[in-house]
Amino acid sequence: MSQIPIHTPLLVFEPNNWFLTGKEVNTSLKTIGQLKGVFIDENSRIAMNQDLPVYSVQTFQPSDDSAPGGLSIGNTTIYPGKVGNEFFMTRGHLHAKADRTEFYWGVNGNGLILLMNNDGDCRVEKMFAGSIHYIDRFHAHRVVNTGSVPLSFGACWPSDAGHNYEIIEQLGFTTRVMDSKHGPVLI
Ligand code: PAN
Ligand code: ZN
Repeated sequence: MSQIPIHTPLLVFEPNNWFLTGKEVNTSLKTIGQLKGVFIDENSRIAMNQDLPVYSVQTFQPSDDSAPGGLSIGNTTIYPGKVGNEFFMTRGHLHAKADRTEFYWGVNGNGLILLMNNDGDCRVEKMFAGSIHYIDRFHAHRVVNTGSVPLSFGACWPSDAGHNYEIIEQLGFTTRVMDSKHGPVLI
């Protein structure tokens, strides 16, 4: 009989609910009450149930390895919904080390990823189960759920990238995704 042990994997991506499970997975939730200033219609946001979940994020960083060369992996689920006419979305960020890249891949649902460069130009790509998105250096990134079911996507990024949210709080994204009688529109 073989002496070589066979280990269970560190993580499992549950195919039924698109959740990462594993010992050191960190899970956090963003609610309406935590997203002040993110949506254009702040009065509508204030009038909503502040505990309503907008998105959950799961991350795994092997052995707290934030030295260059380490990778982190995550899964984000954005619930369907709107603030006023604006679809639920992530806060969006630039990496603190802005030259760090990232891959996102769609797992469930339908939406859009916004990729904004230093000049404020936004590239918008469709996200769906199976779509793969490369987030290039110096590009802020945000995902919008334009559908009626949860939008889940995976992400893999260098562990030393860090997250800069302040720049988005100050400058915002130049493109927003609103609902209209003709469906989602970019403004
Ligand atoms: C992702 C994001 C995640 C949540 O893991 O952090 O989707 O979006 P916000 O961080 O913008 O709220 C990632 O891009 N990591 O680098
Ligand atoms: Zn990122």
